[in-house]
Amino acid sequence: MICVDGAKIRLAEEGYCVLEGLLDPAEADRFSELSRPFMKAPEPNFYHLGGALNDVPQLAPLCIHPTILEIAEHELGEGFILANNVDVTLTEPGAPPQGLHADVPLSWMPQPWPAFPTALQVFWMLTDYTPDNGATVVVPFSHHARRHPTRASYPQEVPVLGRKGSAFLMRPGVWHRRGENTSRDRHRGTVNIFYLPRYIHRPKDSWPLVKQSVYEKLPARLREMTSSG
Ligand SMILES: O=C(O)CCC(=O)C(=O)O
Repeated sequence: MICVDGAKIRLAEEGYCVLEGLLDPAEADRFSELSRPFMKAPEPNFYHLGGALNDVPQLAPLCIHPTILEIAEHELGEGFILANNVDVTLTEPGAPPQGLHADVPLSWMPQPWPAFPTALQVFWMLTDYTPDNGATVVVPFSHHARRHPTRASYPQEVPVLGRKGSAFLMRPGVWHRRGENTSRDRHRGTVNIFYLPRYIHRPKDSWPLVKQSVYEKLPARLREMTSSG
């Protein structure tokens, strides 16, 4: 188990880290059950719910988990925002892999990209992440290249493994992809929370806003960092 200071060092050096045991596995199961009825399949065997706070406001505590907020402030500075208003994904057996990529806002920028962190990705594991259930595949240290990947895969790429209830954190410049689910009967569930620093503009058409009626009932700390409309 790595500590918060260890997580900060790994993010800077390797570009990602896993913090175990942040969420009770029973809560992880509850979040899966609450989200499932609202999820749609944009691709075969892959289910998604965007702007999930609207349908599952019970996810709010994940957005303001103290450990994550401490690391986000270290990475992004004060006043960072919650950009995506929470994505929930479910990767079922047979789900195809994604292409290797880096994330916004870097992928919106000319290269070479800045060396300092311009976003924080957090993937809460609602199930175990295993080598065959669609766990994210990363190329460790690739954020130091400060550019897009030039190949479809790299020999040093590895799946990010962890137990249900862990949180996987990643800098946006790390080359990564959703893995292929080659298992017979195991899905992978994720709550993805994406933070941006206050100086990066959040395009209005990129992620759903939180409905005013939901926004009013969110915890005060979350209202400070999210966008409603
Ligand atoms: O779900 C994952 O493991 C990664 C998702 C991702 O990188 C994306 O949707 O762009």
